[in-house]
Amino acid sequence: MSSPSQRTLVLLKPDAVRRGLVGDVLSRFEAKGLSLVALELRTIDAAMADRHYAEHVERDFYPPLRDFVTSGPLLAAVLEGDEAVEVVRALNGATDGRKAAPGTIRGDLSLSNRENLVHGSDSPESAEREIALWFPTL
Ligand code: IDP
Repeated sequence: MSSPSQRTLVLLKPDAVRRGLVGDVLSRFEAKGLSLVALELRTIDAAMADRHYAEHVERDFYPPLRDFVTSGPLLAAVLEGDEAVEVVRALNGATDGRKAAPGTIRGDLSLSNRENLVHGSDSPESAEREIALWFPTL
């Protein structure tokens, strides 16, 4: 019996674009079996960053995070598949690239707590909110 498919919002952050890692990172999601539903290269302003990271805007780490995510183009994507939210977060690895397990995107490719290459929605509810924010026509 097949499980109902789930969607999640993924960002390949500006460091992934700058470092030429878009192909590597996207291929990991594709190889896992997730399907691309939407994909857009985009440079966002501070207001969009604030909306995306609404739960973090008051945190100490947020101002440099906002500078980082608005620093150049990023790739926004919607991925679909069985338990896509959890599967993407497992592939992404722990937030801090220095501590993320080898084999994960961050564990293999990032040495930073901030410039950690990828974002994945943290719950089905967040995915719904974030997909509506980034891809309102979906
Ligand atoms: P997540 O992306 O693994 O879900 P969150 O805690 O939601 O992690 O944090 C959002 C983003 O904020 C992280 O991906 C990272 O870029 C940045 N961030 C989180 N904690 C720190 C920190 O302590 N220092 C610097 N940047 C941080």
